[in-house]
Amino acid sequence: APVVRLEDYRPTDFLIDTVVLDIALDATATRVHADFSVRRNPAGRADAPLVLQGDELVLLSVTRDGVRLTADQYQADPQGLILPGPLPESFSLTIETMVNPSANTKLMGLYRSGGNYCTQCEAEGFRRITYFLDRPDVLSVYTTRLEAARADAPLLLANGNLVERGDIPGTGRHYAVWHDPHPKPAYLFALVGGTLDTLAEEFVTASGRKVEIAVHVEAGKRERAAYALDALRRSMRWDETTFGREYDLDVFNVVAVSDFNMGAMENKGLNIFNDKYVLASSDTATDADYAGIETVIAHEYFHNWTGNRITCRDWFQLCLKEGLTVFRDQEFSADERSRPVKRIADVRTLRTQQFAEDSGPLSHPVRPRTYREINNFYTATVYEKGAEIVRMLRSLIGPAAFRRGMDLYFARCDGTAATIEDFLGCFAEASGRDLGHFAQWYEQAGTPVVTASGQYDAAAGTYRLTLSQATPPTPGQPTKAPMVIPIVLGLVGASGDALPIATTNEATVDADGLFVLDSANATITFTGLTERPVPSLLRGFSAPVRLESELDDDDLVVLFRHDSDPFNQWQAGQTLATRLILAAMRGETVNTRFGEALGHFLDSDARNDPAFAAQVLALPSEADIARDIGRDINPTAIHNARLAVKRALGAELAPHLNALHGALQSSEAYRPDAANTGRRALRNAALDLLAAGDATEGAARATAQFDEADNMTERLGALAVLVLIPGAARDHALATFAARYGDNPLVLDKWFALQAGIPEEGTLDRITELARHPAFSMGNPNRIRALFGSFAMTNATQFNREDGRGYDLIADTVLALDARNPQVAARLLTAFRTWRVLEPIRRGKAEAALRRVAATQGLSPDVSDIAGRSLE
Ligand code: HT7
Ligand code: ZN
Repeated sequence: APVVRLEDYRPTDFLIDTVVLDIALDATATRVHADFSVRRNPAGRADAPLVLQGDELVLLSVTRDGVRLTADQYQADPQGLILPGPLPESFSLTIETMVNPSANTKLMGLYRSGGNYCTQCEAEGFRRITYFLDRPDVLSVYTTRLEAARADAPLLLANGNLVERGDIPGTGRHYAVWHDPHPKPAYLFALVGGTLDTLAEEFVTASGRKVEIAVHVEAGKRERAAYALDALRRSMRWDETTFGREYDLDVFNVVAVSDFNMGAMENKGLNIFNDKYVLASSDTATDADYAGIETVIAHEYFHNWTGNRITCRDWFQLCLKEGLTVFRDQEFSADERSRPVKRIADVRTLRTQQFAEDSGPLSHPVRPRTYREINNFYTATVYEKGAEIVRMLRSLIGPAAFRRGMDLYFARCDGTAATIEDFLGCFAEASGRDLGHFAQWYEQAGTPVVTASGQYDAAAGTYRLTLSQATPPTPGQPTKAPMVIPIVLGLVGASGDALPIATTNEATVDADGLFVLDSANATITFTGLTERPVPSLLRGFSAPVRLESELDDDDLVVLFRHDSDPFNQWQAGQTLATRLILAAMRGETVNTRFGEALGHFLDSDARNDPAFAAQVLALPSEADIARDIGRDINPTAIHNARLAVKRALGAELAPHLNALHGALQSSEAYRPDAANTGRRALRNAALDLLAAGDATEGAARATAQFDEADNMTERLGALAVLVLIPGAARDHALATFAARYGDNPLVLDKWFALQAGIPEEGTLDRITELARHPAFSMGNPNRIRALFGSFAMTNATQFNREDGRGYDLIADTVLALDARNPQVAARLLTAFRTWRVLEPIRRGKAEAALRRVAATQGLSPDVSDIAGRSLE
């Protein structure tokens, strides 16, 4: 595939103002009749031909201004249609195409899922339905008429409002006409046809507009749609109160399908979801699933303003909608649940996904400058780091100016296809600040490392804090400039008091403790101190950087026990635990006093905020430790050291953990609210740690919890502990679980995932066996992610086996999947993204597997792009 460059952007030569579609749904031969009103774009080239994109299309006819064109009047193949001209300033164009939804295994364009019809058009799927100017800066008003056999598809949905429906007498067929008055790019087009159960209610917007909000699920699953509908209602209200954004159509439809490449899609007025992010009941979904549903429902809904009303000029601006919308969904969940716990969870994701991506060959700027395959840029960098940039912007200019900037953005850019410059311009204007330097965050890849060192002068009562920053080189960016890094800080006394902040230059640290590091080095001199302070830096994780500070273990214990910033309190615990694990890797035993501090914490604060305590109890992951070490990684050595520390802590804290595990049991009916979710999270975390300390006692408690649980969170929490303890109890629990949920693929995914994550030699054979299980299918992305994705992304010791068989398994799976579903295959291949930091033997094996993939003939652009960049 050719390289697409941001610098080559130019407007289209034509615009398409209206699109009228008449689509006769058929499982293997769907006819698409498309009427376009086309005009020359004043910003385009005069006399240019009309070049439309297609993808695997069968063309039936082309008609211009009512006259059917003969084959010599256009050039067409499955991938494009050109009208050479001369062409008038404006004209009507009618194109008839034929598509086969049943043969569409890529799940892009129009396809079948669970016997229903659905579409996925982002990023370039509309061109698989009809020839079009398939790019986000071409905005059109769509009218869609759908027709189908009533028995085949009783429900017919498209974007916008329903304007007409009826039977076609004597045919057994019916139709529905939908009109969307809001101009939109083709990637937001959607239709659904099929047999679906509906759960609906009325939502009245702040200004009194009545909206029907509905969730449609596969037949028989309606009662599992209630939480999604509730989350939708709460999201709509939150966007009104927090950002003044109201919904703008008469209906808002959400449809859940079981075959879906990603999480969900924000099509205008007709969101289509992976059913994993819709279906939930206490018996089938964990608290984490409920939280995921809430977040994804909110995310797609929030796109209505950040993505749909204001869309992207080109795909390089993807973070304009994705980073901003992730920020908005994070804020929503923080408001609905616990803000600190949400922040910790988000930072965990950022570090495991984005920091890993940014430290390897797939590193790219939040706004990339080139791509070969845009589907490969729906990344943690664009999404999560993109959200961090918006968060930093708010910290820098303050919440009031931030809100003014958002208001200005909505007012000024509504109805347009915008750029990052348009977005930042609104905040510069609203705050009166120059954001030119800050904009570097969109351009420069890599994770900045901030180094802090301090000097206390008791006689002078001063503390000199020196901060410096450096960003390691990334592909195509060998040298880096200093960034604008907001560092929120505080000073803590030995007994835990917050010390007053006064500096020699009062402007440097503001009342909220914000210091802006915008050069390579800076020094802050704090004055008026009567004791040596412990600096608490990067509070709330105020910037997506790696912080290296020279705090000793005692300082960290002070922060762990007393920091008023919950994020840094948690971080201090993580750092202490990391030190224990690193010492274990060196064969040393050290006493960081972490066990003692944790015991104290479990007896005091933990019960006040169980959700937070659960985060504290979860040791740094193997990936966290690997990131800390940075090179010559031996995942088995990390696993063993971490396990040794976990065992020791589990044994040391056994009395506390046993007491907690018992006390946190509840006989009340299941509710997925924040308080009960926190309680169950802590109970599961306590069980996990105590089972590490005492496998016999742990297995007994886990078995009892597994048998007694009346909800999936505790059942799965117990099973997750049991799968780590080989023996009859594990085999029995796995069999019981499979028997109970044999007819529920989404629940069986949890069973696949847990087994794929077992850090044992035998897991490879177990996976081969599970791939033959009747519930497994290479045609369903959720199954692939559950079995192979979990193995590659979470089972560090077995994926990175020294014999290379883990790499081969994933390489073989990628190759087997590529022709069927390149998008999912390419994503699976990103499991190799940190291969260069492995120790030499594993590095060699990983490279060989990657080279084998890269050398395969006939690769999709998706897989070839990831393989190629991974090896660069
Ligand atoms: N905007 C969507 C991203 C997306 C997608 C979704 C489903 C299948 C394929 C897709 N390609 C891109 C989802 C979102 O970020 O909200
Ligand atoms: Zn999104």
